[in-house]
Amino acid sequence: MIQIVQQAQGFSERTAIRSYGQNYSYQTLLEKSEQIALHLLNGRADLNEARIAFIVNPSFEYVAVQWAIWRAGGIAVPLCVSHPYASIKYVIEDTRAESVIYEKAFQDLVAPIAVDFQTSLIDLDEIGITVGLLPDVHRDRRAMILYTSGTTGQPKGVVTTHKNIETQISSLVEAWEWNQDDQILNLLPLHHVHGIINVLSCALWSGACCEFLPKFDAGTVFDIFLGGRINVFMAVPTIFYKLIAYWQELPVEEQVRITEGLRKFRLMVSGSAALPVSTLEKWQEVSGHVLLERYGMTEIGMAISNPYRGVRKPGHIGMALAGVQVRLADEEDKEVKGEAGEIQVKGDNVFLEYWNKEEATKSSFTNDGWFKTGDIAVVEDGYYKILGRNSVDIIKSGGYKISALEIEEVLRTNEAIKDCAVIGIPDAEWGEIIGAVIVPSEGKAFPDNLKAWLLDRLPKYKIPRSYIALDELPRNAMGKVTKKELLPLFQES
Ligand code: MCA
Ligand code: AMP
Repeated sequence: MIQIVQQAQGFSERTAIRSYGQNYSYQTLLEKSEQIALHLLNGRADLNEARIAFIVNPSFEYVAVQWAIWRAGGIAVPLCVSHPYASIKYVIEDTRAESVIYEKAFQDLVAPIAVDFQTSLIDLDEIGITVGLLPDVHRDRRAMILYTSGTTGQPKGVVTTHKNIETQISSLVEAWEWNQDDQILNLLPLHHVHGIINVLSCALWSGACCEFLPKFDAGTVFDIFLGGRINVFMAVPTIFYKLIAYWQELPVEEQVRITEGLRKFRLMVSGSAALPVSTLEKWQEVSGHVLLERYGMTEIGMAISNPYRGVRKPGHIGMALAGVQVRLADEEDKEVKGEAGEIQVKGDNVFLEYWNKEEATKSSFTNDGWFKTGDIAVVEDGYYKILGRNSVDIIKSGGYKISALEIEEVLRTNEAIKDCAVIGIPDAEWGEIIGAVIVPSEGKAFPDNLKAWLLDRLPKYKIPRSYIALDELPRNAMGKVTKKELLPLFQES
């Protein structure tokens, strides 16, 4: 049986989820997920890795659907609740999903799927009681597909097995000493590893409680913290930046009240992007905690972490987690010691494949089976420190990984745009913000309403925030755009 489900049986009456002000026990989660699983099976013995996509806000229902797909032997494909139809359509097409389970709020958004594909739509509210048996799902089977941007234009589906997921969860539970008295606030999107594995699944694996806040809002977060229930918090650096900015505007008595409340927390973690030392230091002033910074990736879960007990080194991501092999390698994939190299990772935490992309899967591993992360690091006093990435085309903004090439491809379909180049501009709040250099088509002005046009084609967090118009793009002798020359243009403007 799927291990996280099996363990839940031992926590039966404990609260698993708190959402929209209501508590749900592990027993209720087991019952609801069984009911949905039997509905999906509809008399079949096993879904046999059929892809089931779902679009449900962070809530008890989201978890029940996720577990139901696993328990019925399917592959869970969570859809982002803020994506436009174009992005959702891409995932449905790529996975060839058998069905999409939707929450009522998304009924209009998903309606065209039934016309465009052979995919059935399942209204979550319409799922009734069915009787039957659930299959025994082996841990080597595929469990989940999460979409991640890379150095190719379109996002790739990262396939993890139950064994991968179990390894990713259990190594964090051990390293960060999760226990059943923990209560974590989850305000992260549930189509990425950070929200799904590090926060939700680690809590449920441990018999702890995961409380959802579907939309980030600094004031609401502090109100919840002052409620006194929550003792573990994990977020991306942008969220810590926003919380600090909010706290700094409060009257001193309020600041003190919050700081006293936060001191009682057991653990606070930052990840998904580099944590600026200034943010770490300011958060220490706000909360009394030295943030534990860790490093991970959709393809590997978490690989490197500062210690739970021991020195957390600002500006560093820590050491390899137990059970995860990490090395630094040069451009020929030879291990290097004492100098900078690419982080490469091996272990049961590492994903199985990119969905339907054999070549891309092959080229992301070395000949001897190490996964190539593309992140460049160095080891200082036993602690890894990230120096950068080996591609200028990957942008990290608000903790989201964004492909410059994907945005460029979309921009080039606008008839008023002849050419373009997209880059990341360093930014204290967002890590990077997206900048686009546009070369307007012959005789055309800079396109009107570009932002609105893009919003129909790309998720909000992939929309460039800063624009510059040029007559032509700077190129090297090979004709390749020299993106490094573009950054100063944004900084000057
Ligand atoms: C939104 N805005 C932005 C950006 N996003 N501006 C610049 N850059 C951006 N990236 C603007 C909006 O246009 C809007 O401005 C205003 O900010 C608020 O927008 P909204 O969408 O409401 O933003 P938010 O709710 O405040 O979102 C910020 C956020 C969110 C909460 C930090 O980005 C977020 O949830 N990030 C986490 C992503 C994540 O979980 N990544 C993990 C993947 P205006 O009002 O002017 O229109 S990485 C991972 O999983 C690996 C394994 C790992 O290591 O963890
Ligand atoms: P994703 O593909 O969305 O899972 O993002 C993974 C990428 O996030 C990694 O390859 C890193 O570039 C970045 N990342 C994650 N954690 C950290 C961190 N603590 N410091 C710097 N970069 C990070």
